[in-house]
Amino acid sequence: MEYRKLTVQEALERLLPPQPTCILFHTHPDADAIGSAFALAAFLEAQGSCCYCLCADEVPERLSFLNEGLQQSVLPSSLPDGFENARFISVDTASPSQLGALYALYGDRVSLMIDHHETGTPYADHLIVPDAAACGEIVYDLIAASGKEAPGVCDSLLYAAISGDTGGFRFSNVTKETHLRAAALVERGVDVAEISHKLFGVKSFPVLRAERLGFDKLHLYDKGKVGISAISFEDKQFNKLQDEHLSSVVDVVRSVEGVEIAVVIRQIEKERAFRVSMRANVDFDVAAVCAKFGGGGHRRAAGATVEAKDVEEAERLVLDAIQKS
Ligand SMILES: [Mn+2]
Repeated sequence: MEYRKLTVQEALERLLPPQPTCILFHTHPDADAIGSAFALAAFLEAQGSCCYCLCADEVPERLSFLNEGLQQSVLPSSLPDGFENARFISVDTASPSQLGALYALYGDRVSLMIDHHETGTPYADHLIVPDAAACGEIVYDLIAASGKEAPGVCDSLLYAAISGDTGGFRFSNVTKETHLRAAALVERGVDVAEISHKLFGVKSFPVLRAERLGFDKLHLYDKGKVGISAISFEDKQFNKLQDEHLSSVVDVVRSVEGVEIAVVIRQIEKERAFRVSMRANVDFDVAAVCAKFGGGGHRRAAGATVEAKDVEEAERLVLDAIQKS
């Protein structure tokens, strides 16, 4: 199936006519996915569309301030009546697999993908802008290009989206435009300190336990340039950790002096599937490494799912793929 690449104007033509609208975003949702979805929803509601945001996974506790007061649950089971003939839009979701259970339910009904991932498998006509550091930047541009007023809640949601995907404006994806969009949002009254504190200043006990575990499991290879922390299902259980607690472990690995490529591997369930997160501190294409396992992402931040019999084998497979790149 060939899908069309749309311009901002064409995307707006599909977005603006009032119609019940479901906005889908990826599993293990982050601030960019949630912020982009709810900002787009608030904007389209102001234009006369009734909107509902959906994800195969619930919003994690630490990000629940984003959808608080807007929508209680994002699980498909919470979808109210009235969306039978809805328009389906996805944000921040590069491939069908990232939609998780939503793909079987609604995948063939998506009429527009709004995304910023360089590598992925389009499943609908799309507005993909790889230069955007966050999907929130694209939603920002769509709103701006529409010439229509956006409700105030959009500003904080988009700021959180952009701040989230740039690590608080620290990552290599940040451009002058990223700052200009953020500056315009700040000018409109976004509380930078509050959002930054909620996104980066606070860690729950489970997250801190996860970071300690991740550090304990860290192995360095190739004279310390490659750091891999591999966490088994038993490790997670013993430390009472859910997968959502492990997302910052890769930042612990990449903060180790000398590490150029940081990897976290975690066993998803008590089975052969291992989720891999990869970050490059130097110019190295981790998306290409992840593509070897059917994954993808950005040049310096990517992910994949690897099949292996145990966590040691998963670590060997990933290390091998890095060393052969
Ligand atoms: Mn994103």
